[in-house]
Amino acid sequence: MSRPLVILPTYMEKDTLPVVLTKVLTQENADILVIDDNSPDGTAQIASDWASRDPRVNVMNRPGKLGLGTAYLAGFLWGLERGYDCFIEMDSDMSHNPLDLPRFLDEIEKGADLVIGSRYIRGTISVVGWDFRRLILSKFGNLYATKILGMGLSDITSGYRAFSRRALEYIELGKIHSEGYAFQIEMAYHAWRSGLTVREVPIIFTERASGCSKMNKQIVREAVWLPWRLKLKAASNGFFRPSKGLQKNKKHLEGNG
Ligand SMILES: Nc1nc2c(ncn2[C@@H]2O[C@H](COP(=O)(O)OP(=O)(O)OP(=O)(O)O)[C@@H](O)[C@H]2O)c(=O)[nH]1
Ligand SMILES: [Mg+2]
Repeated sequence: MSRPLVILPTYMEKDTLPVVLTKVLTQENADILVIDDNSPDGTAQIASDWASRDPRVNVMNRPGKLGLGTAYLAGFLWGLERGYDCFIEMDSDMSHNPLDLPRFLDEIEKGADLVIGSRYIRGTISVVGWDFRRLILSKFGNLYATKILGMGLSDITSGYRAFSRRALEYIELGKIHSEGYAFQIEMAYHAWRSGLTVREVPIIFTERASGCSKMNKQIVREAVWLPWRLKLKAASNGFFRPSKGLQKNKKHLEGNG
């Protein structure tokens, strides 16, 4: 039986956070880490009140809006230090359905290292509430990144996913510097390139009903350049040679195993 940690990054999610917390807590025997970036709407206070009533809820307060990528990296390190063995990324705006959690955990228990909740599995489109422009941006962005990187995934930008502990020990977290969609692409790429098992499970993504999106042009621009940056880096390292980091991490794992 795994020990999962659900990581919930929050920035201005006072309306939806209580709903997400309630649903996650009734779902699985998972602990929760809320990472709030000093949201002006008082989200952190809501999280702290929950944490004081329920030991399964934990809160990390950061001084200002530092980005989604660094929030997840901080959450991974927090959980690794405390012995969790499964790490779930989930938005706090109810776009990701907590009822799907058991399917992610199942795949991790069966040996997957990264499980991605896909909105586009087997050619379908499982998105509720997006306009045509947003849908095209997401679908095209996915095709663009996976084709450049040569990865057979249907939804590389999805932010609903689970990592095994092994995955986070293999991937050199200190070298991940991207945010937003680029962060999701980069993490999936490193997992795949390290030879870890990457699987997809179908999900239905529902557009947020309250609060506002933190997506902006900078996030899109970063995701446009990232696949080329990763390709260039891989070419200069020699694509088929495992990175020094992988060898180093392997040694570390063997030493512990
Ligand atoms: N801690 C922290 N959380 C963030 C930051 N940016 C976004 N988030 C959270 O990350 C999750 C995803 O962000 P969203 O704004 O929903 O991004 P999105 O899902 O791509 O956009 P929408 O579909 O329009 O909602 C939400 O729970 C946000 O509150 C940040 O800088 N810091
Ligand atoms: Mg969202």
